[in-house]
Amino acid sequence: MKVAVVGATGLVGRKMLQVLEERNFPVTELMPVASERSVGKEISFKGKNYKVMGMRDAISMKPQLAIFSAGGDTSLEWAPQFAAVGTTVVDNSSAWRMDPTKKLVIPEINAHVLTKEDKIIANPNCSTIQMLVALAPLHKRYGIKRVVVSTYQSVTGSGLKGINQLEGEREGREVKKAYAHQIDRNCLPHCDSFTDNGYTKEEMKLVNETCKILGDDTIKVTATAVRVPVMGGHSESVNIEFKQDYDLNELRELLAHSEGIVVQDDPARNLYPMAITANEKDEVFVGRIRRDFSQPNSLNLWVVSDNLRKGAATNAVQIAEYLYKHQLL
Ligand code: A2P
Ligand code: 11C
Repeated sequence: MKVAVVGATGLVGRKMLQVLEERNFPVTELMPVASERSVGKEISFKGKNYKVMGMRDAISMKPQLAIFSAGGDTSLEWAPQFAAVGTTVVDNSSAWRMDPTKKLVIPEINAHVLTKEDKIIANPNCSTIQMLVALAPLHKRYGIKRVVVSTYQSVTGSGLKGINQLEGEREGREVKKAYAHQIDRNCLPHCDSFTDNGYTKEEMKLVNETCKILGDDTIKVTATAVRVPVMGGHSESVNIEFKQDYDLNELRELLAHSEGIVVQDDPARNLYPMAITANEKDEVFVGRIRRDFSQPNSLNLWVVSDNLRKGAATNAVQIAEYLYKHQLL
């Protein structure tokens, strides 16, 4: 299969190439695409070198699949042009996620909504993906009424510039800033830009994407998204109110047997999910599973995952695998 990776020189793009290679996705011809600045640069994939190409050249080669991670504006402009030549686009940006004509997919939850007609498919935001992998089985069983989530997000979520700022500050180098303030030895309640309602775009993604993916507009979500000086994994404190009561042991078993989840929950042995142990893994790690005694039918969870993998590249490649397996490409 001819596969284009758009944004192949970026942090997520490179992770996509790595995941395609690891999972042995049937790529017969790879087309790494980036901005004009990078055209001609070499990218290695499965032991072979490929030259980065521009958008127009890639479109003229009519790949069956294009996985995009090159920012929202790039996607708005170019994804429809790939779709017009018959390419199926899996897009990691926020450009199409809330478009009612586009599907927003986490394969463990709603891959069944995909059809051959879907030519632009949206990959959800990283903090939404890991939260919903944990919440979907609980919603199905107990019905979720309300979620209060606070995130602790890795600088890798801001691409190479986030890593550069943190490393530069640690090494005492002058750096180009990715954030409004110092991130080393700090926490910034500020991921993505602020909107008119006082919340950030990142917080609103958690609110809006949750209802769309779970297919239930009655679920209430409120979020605080925080950037922390961590490299390689987002963590989330998630408080959930269910419509009905639950048995904690049953709920724990349900999580442990759900696809894509690893339960790490043994406080006596100091075992709980952490960014450093989730880094470079594809699963969503869930721990600190405990009843919220402050109100009925409520629960607290700690949810951690590698935001570049399940939060971005792995989820996109899993969508591609589903399309391939069900002959939807
Ligand atoms: P380039 O490296 O040539 O700038 P990150 O999220 O790590 O910042 O990466 C963004 C990715 O999107 C990079 O691969 C970048 O390419 C690519 N990109 C940015 N703008 C465009 C564009 N207009 N056309 C194609 N690729 C783009
Ligand atoms: C972050 N979630 O960690 C962001 C990165 O909407 O795809 C990805 C932004 C997006 O800052």
